[in-house]
Amino acid sequence: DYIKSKLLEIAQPKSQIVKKLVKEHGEKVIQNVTMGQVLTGMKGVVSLLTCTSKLDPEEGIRFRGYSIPELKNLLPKIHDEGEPLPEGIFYLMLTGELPTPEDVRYISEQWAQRAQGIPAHVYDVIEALPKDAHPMIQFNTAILAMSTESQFRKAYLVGMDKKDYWDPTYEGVMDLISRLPAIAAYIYRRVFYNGDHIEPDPSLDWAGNLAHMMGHDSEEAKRLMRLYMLIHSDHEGGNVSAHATHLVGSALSNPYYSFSAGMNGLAGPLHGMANQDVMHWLNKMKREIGCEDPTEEQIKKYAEETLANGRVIPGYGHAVLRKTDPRFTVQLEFANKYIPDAPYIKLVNKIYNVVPDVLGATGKVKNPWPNVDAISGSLLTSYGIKEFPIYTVLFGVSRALGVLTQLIWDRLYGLQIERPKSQNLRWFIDKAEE
Ligand code: AMX
Repeated sequence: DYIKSKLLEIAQPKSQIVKKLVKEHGEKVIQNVTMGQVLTGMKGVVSLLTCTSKLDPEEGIRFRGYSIPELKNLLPKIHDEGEPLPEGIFYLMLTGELPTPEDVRYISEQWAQRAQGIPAHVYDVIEALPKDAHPMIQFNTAILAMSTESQFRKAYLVGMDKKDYWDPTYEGVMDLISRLPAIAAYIYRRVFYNGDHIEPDPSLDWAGNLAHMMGHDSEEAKRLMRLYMLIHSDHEGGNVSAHATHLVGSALSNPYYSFSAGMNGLAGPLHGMANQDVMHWLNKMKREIGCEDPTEEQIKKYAEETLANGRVIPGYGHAVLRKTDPRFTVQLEFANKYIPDAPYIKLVNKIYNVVPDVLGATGKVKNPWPNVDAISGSLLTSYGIKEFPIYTVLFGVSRALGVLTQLIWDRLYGLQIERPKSQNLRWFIDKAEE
């Protein structure tokens, strides 16, 4: 595997830098932390080393320095007009370099081959769950069930040198990512299509195959899936799914355990489940207003009622972003270009016109603008993927690319177990009085 030798070459000097920083600058003060930050979710506290992507509050996400619009041009794609292949962003996040079309083809082939190794018991475990168990429960159970295959644990027990931990981590990550589309599609077909499963097509790319195995075989659906898999792949290190994966991985739990932790976090309504909740919010609005095409005035009233009832408006707001999420914008551009008249897209546009003002009027919401989830479900629905409960699973398949790449880097850097300090309420009260 030439990627492994390349990675080691890139990583060795970097891991030396990390060691040097700890040794020679370990005492350096890098930030003041306020009581407010600690008591409101540690926002803005620099406490993680993440190399795969970085989030700017105004500009949004950059993957190894490249924005989404830049990557649309720079990453290899199947058609000139089409979307970059997620294999390419994986390569970029892993190595820090832009891939050639050959690199992307190599990863596609590797994943197609590794995907064949899903152990039979994983399907038995899924089948043991009730069909109406939320797809995220089924997805996460399958991920844990796949950890019987973990090379990391075996290598650890044999007594592997810690400088080599990254190697079985890489193997586990490649296996795990390769298998997620088949698992996601299996759950989708089990829950929504009577278990009428579709075999993978070995000639297809990773995201194209996911659309195919789900039964959405048009080129448009495959293009949308490539876009979806690209933009959800990473959002720097502090979001719940990335941080949870990193935290659990810091105990040297294998990639399956680590990723499963991240997916449990993604299943929360304030994080990845928001994409499903947006659809519930929209449909409830249509039902309550009693029409398919509510006016902006009606939407405004419904949004205000949502707030008055002590609920959040899903798809809006962000812990870091302070502008419209570029992941929202790129989806809106796709929708406005190809399906401007789709009813859900019209609705998304109207909501975008009124909700920021409604949130702004509260005076407390720090970011009134839409995030990635404000449109992703409407777009999927417009292309025939209408089963909302699968949306967070699709988010999870994509998120694996970033958080698991970072897990390999955690091991390449030789990072230690994470162990921040906690204090009780008395301590905070005393601090306040100091
Ligand atoms: N609707 C209503 N109230 C909102 C809101 C929204 N969309 N966004 C923030 N607020 C409220 C918060 O609940 C908080 O209220 P409180 O003081 O009464 O507790 C207040 O505004 C200040 O919050 P904040 O600092 O602006 O946001 P945060 O960093 O605490 O939370 C987020 C960020 C995303 C959880 C929040 O904006 C939210 O709940 N949004 C709706 C859910 C959502 O879309 N989540 C998906 C985010 C992207 C992702 O991870 N996929």
